[in-house]
Amino acid sequence: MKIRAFVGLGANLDDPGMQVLRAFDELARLPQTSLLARSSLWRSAPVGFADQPEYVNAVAKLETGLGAEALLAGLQRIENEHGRSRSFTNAPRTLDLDLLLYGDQVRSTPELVLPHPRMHKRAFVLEPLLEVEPDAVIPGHGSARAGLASLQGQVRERIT
Ligand code: PH2
Ligand code: MG
Ligand code: MG
Repeated sequence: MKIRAFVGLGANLDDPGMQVLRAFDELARLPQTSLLARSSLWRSAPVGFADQPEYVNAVAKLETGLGAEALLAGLQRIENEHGRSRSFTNAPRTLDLDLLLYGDQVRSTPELVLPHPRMHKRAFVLEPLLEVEPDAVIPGHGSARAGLASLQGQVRERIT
């Protein structure tokens, strides 16, 4: 059975726009997976740890036969291939791939929390998500469109 999944892409080191564009192609090549849509690229101010470069963010809409764990492992492999190092929470990164939604699954294990626990508070996730899924619903938090309306203070700009 194929599941719809949404992946948040983020980068703020080593030509972030190129990192994100390459990652779209790599997501399309994951086994049993098709890339149904890619959002625009968005430039956004860092949220959390502020003293770091601006981010480029985007969202990919996938259809996949992979289970959630296998998909997550694929995302982590792609991050590693982009030279991702893990120094501290919210540190700058060459590529971050976050599994945002996997069908309508809700779960909380040490390896994986679904939906992504901070996505509903982040305009840099919701805005591109709405481009590829205008009626997106975040289980436990309601419509992405309503969520975005409450986040208008977060600075971001479409770049492609
Ligand atoms: N990712 C973070 C922390 N802060 N800020 C922006 N603008 N974009 C991100 O992707 C981002 C962030 C941790 O994953
Ligand atoms: Mg992240
Ligand atoms: Mg991440």
